[in-house]
Amino acid sequence: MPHQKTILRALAGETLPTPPIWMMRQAGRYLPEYKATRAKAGDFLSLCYNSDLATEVTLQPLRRYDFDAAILFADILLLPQALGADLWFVTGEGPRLSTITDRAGFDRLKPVAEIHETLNPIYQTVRNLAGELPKDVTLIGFAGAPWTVATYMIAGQGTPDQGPAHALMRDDPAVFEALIDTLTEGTIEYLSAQIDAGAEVVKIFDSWAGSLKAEAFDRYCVAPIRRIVAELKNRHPGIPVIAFPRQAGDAYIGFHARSGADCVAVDDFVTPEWVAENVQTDGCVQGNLRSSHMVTGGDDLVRETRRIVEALKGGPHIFNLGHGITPDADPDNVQLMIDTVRGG
Ligand code: 1CP
Repeated sequence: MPHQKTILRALAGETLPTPPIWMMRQAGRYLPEYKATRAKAGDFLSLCYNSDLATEVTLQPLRRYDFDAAILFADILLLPQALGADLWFVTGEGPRLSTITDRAGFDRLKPVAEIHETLNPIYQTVRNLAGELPKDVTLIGFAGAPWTVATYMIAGQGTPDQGPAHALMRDDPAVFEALIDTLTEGTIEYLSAQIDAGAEVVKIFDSWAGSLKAEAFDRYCVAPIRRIVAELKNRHPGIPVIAFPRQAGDAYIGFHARSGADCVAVDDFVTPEWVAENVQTDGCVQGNLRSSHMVTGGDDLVRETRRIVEALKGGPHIFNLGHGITPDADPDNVQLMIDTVRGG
């Protein structure tokens, strides 16, 4: 039977008259109701691990906007925490983790089989959502890609150039590769459990893929994602996967075939016309409005939104931003984007 949900139809390769739409970080600090629920939870991590409140914040943007998908509310750094890393968030700055700089640090990680003890509340959130979402809304689960997650585990925080991870790759490749392998295996188990709990699509975020070049891109971005996609499809035949190798540039070309992903999400460093010509020829693409339009709005937002819809109308396309919406965004601009995509 053909899929009824628009996101699943686009992921199956169908060209639709109007692209389905959702938004990275659609549950987040630009929404006052999100901030209120987070305050109730106490802090960000308590919110992630509280299944009832995480369900609530996942649903909040769906009450305001007619999005075609919901994305599980969680974070890519929960997997490192489940593997035994210390994790906390510094208000106004971002995540902090215990660091892995050598073999001893790697050896302190827990076995992959033990991650579910920590991550069970996340699976419960997925089960809640699978039962509560409107029937035309697709439920997306997600994880970070091994490289991006490794950059945080090695440096202990976000870094502008992922320098510490590149240094470990160069100075102790055996430990670096052991970490990538463990994260690849952990990500397979984590996403597989999300699918068992009811996720209909999974997305792999490789936010820092752009700092990997040439052979390193092949080994540490493409290869782990390919292994994850292959094993998920082996365990869950037909499960669609979206891969987001952010800032891959020319390496977006051929990424569908090389990774096995059904959809490649693109950032806003590439133009939609270039994407149509070089990437969408291989399958579904997702993207790529600059998220600053959610702050500035107006005619520029409308013009750029129309441009993206027009450029990508000849093939399967899921409309989205090029990266997550920011806390300073105006919720009214989200509605303007949706109205414009749907014919405004
Ligand atoms: O203060 C707060 O409320 C926390 C802000 C926040 C939110 C809303 C963080 C901290 N994470 C999240 C949720 C989140 N993170 C989701 C939920 C679903 C949705 O999209 O609505 C998702 C998919 C993520 C993924 C994520 N976390 C990524 C990959 C995507 C991307 O944006 O590149 C990354 C790199 C993270 C790490 C992270 N978590 C939070 C922050 C501030 C960061 C970035 C740190 C840095 O700048 O390096």
